[in-house]
Amino acid sequence: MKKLLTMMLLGAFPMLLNATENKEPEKICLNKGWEFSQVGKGEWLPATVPGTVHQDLIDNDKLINPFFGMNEEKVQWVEKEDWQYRTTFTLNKEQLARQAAVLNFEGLDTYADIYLNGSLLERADNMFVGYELPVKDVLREGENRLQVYFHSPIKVGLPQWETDGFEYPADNDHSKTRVSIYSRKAPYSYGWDWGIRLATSGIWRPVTLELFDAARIEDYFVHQVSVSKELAKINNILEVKSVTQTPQQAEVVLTYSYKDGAKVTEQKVVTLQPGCNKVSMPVEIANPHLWMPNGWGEAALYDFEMTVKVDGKAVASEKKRVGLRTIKVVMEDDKDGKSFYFEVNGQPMFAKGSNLIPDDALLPNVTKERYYQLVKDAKDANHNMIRVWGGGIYEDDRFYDAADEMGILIWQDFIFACTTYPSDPTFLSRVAEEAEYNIKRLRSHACLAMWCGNNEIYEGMRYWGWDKKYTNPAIWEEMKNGYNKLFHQLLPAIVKELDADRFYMHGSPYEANWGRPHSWKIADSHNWGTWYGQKPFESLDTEIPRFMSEYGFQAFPEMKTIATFAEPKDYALESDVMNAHQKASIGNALIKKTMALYYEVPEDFEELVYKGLVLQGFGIRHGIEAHRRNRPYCMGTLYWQLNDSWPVVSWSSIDYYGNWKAMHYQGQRACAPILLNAFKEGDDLCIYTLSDELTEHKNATLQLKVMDFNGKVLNKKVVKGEVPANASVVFHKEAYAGLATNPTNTLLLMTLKDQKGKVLSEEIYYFNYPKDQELPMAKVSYKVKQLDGKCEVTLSAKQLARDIFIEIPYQGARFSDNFFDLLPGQTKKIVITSDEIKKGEPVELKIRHLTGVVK
Ligand code: NHV
Repeated sequence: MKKLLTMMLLGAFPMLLNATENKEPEKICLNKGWEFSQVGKGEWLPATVPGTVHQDLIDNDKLINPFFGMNEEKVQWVEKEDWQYRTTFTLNKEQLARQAAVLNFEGLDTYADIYLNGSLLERADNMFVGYELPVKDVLREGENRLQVYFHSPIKVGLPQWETDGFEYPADNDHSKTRVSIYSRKAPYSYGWDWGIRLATSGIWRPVTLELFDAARIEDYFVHQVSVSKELAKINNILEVKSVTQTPQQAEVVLTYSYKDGAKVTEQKVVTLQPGCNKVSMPVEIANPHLWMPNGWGEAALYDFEMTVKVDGKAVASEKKRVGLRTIKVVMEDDKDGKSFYFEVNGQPMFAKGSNLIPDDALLPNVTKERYYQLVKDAKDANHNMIRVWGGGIYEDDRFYDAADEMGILIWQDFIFACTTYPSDPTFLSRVAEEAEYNIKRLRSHACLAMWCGNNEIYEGMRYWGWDKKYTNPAIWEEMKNGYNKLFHQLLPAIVKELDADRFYMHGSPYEANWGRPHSWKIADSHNWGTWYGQKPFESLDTEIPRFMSEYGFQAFPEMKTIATFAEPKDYALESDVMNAHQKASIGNALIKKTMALYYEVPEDFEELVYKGLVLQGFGIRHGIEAHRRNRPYCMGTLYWQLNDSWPVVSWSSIDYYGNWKAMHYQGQRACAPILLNAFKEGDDLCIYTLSDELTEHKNATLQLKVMDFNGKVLNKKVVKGEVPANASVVFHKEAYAGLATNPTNTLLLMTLKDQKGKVLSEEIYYFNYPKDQELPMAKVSYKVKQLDGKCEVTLSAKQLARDIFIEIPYQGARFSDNFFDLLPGQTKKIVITSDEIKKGEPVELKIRHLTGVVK
């Protein structure tokens, strides 16, 4: 008896129990039963977790829809209040008897004190980290009370702002007192030039309670040591926390398989010391299925699982989907300047894609389905890369899972954008914590191509006149030092330690500036000439960087999206409501100015919205083609921006409700794996083949046909040649004057076929811009066939009809094509899919093109 007592005191007793009692871990979802309350008000209302205060207020009819009309200003009070959330959960004796318990908050926005059963567990202060809190000693049998107190992020920032005594150059922070930079909280939530200001609070990612025995896997890293066609060497690295007080033996088992193939199992016995243990399981796979980016083949994924067994029982396990590939960023001095390109599985890849912003002002509303749809939209538009821009967030796991599955490379910024930041020890330690957390969370993903310190801070420091803001030079010096500390020291050091094989760059753009031509030859560039520089789209033909990581042009969302926030009385370019949804000061005027270069500018609002969409598509397509043509000097094109966080006028190619703008279709065409592209150079029309395919096409034929807008063929020719793989070349040159005999009313139709006669690309070249064309008043006729969930529209016209836009009143409907040109005499079937389409209930279609509305 005495002996037993001693053993108990020494803590060995649980070890004895261990031998027989180890069970599978239990994960209890704690997203249920939450209530919330405004501090000081005493009223508790039902809440949704994961969620935000704003959404909970809306759901309880305590807040008007912030997206509607000019409601943004009316909801600003929320950010200045403190809020509490609470829930209870019950545990039984057996659960309580488990050896360890971890309360896991995957995301708290942002200043959150966590209380459990009278104990203050944590004062969270960083939206970008998860909190794993050991709670074994705090849990109770029966009811457990969990409460989270959110301090207003504005109020928390104020003393910092006051004691700093100066204003940071955070122009996107739409407030008189700019406190955003003090917090590790999504910058865009304080406002942006496409963003509503909703400085949220809330439990924004899931909450779980994990009960377990013996050990827990704290991290699982699939380190790809080397990968080739012949052999992949992989190291599976586990961080295992052993919760027994003396060493214990464990068996670590790795199983992996490819699709439905046989499962391979490897195992090893290890001794786990109390506390943290590192366990490595190297494995080699011969002739691996390689993960390929979109357009190059399948994004092949293996299923890996690591299990820790103690006494033959699985006490912990972790799964990963693993894409085996190499990704290298080649940034080297060369004869032209400094290269910047991605090499995937040893082949240079021309990057095509866009910049991502957070998909909602209220983040937890982005469901898994929305993430998958968004990445699929990128994939369907022939993109192979998305840049997660630094003014948003480190995205959810589901986003990177989708990118893994669909072959989309991710350029990941650390979350800093467009302003200097503090660099005091508290701030730096928060950043270090967040870098470690997110690097570990994301580093096993096949899609993750690089880390980038920030968006446009270096550029701002050099060229946006920030230095002149500070009369005290010491402040500016401190900001410059702060940049070095954050982006040249701290972040690269953590990347090197935790993710050594991944490329890191201090910021984007690396060096180039769009107003300084001599700098374009160096690495990546953000060319804002067509927007802030108010230049025509043709400037993109000559302002060629080594890699274009941002450029863009705005358009309104289509009318059905405008109708979600405005009433017909507001349908005017400069109405107060429209202006509340146009955050760029020069926006409307510039849209009209640039439109006048290419199109007749209409008076009618709806027509202007339509033509603005067409204009944006035309302009960005022009840029994508220029960048592709200039390969290999230029090796990438990422336009600004893919998506919206609320219904707004912006540079996006997809609106808040998921509707593709004209630009998304034009981008899809311009990013085609093989694209014919005609470009006038001197007296010649050069017809390029832009190929991102890995195989060449020998004996290809190019047919050229000049026809008038009624379909009469005036000139025809066929030439033969070769389409080289993964290259842009002039396939054929033709004297421009011979083709453009009637530039106002003819077009050139180009068709490229492979040796078997399969069409590789078919494109139209117009000799003039629409405003200088004699476009016919084409009569477009159409037939509709309607089924459940789907509607087929077959269109035809005897004369050319340009930029046909089919509108349907259902948000997020998918079109097999839209914003397309119909050649004279052509018939085209468009398939529209939406759950809201019902057989027998005719949908209201509105069809317009450049010269008319179809009746
Ligand atoms: O304005 C559109 C986008 C932004 O939303 C986003 O921050 O990184 N934009 C513009 C620029 N960068 C970005 C370039 N900014 C400037 C150019 C010239 C003068 C001042 C700012 C994105």
